[in-house]
Amino acid sequence: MTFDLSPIDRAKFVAARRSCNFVENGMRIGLGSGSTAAWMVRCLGERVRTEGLDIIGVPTSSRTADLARQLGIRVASLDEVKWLDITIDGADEFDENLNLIKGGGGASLQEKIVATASDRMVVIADVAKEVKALGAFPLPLETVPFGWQTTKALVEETLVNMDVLGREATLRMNDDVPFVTDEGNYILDLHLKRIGNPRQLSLVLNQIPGIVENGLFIDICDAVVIGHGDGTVEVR
Ligand code: ABF
Repeated sequence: MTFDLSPIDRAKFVAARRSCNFVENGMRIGLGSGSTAAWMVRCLGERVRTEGLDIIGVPTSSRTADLARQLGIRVASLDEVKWLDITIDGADEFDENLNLIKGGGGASLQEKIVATASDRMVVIADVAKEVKALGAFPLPLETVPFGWQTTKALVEETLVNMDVLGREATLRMNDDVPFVTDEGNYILDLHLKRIGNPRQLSLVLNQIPGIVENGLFIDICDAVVIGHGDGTVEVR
């Protein structure tokens, strides 16, 4: 595959291509969502086409499922496969402890379920995703539509009492209607600026009635493959 890519797309592509080295015949693979993961799915599709790579892919979103099928990758549901050898997925932010913020694309609930049901989780990302502290990227909260405004008020009240700098939660919109996830839920985006204790925040948020899951991935990621605009890659 040769492309005249922009530096950011080259960074994503080389990280995605390097992550495919972790994939071997017979593996069950969690296939992530987002543009970096889409490069990974394309690279795996190329290996299926050219070397007959024999894998089963479990997609984390309907868009990933469509792309994988178009490329001839065998697709199954998580319940059919039960457990995965590896999940490869993107992220919106990662810190030095490999804790993540994910969910910018609205699929973090399925992504977290699939990543947790895997022996290994590898994140692929351009270097701009690396942060000293999580939180500059709005933290997605998957929220049941029923009573969401009450849930939002409870979330904001909780944030006031925690070591976060921001307090505002906004309902994610899709043009002029609420964005709806593959599971039929809403998303509240938390504009926190900086999260001092992501582990504690993740636990507290998920105790609030109406919150299904949050986009903090704590102790789930095993390695990150970082792509740079000059085409170099590093694995941590
Ligand atoms: C998915 O893709 C999401 O969890 C994350 O928000 C997003 C990253 O997108 P991209 O790779 O396009 O930056 O993994």
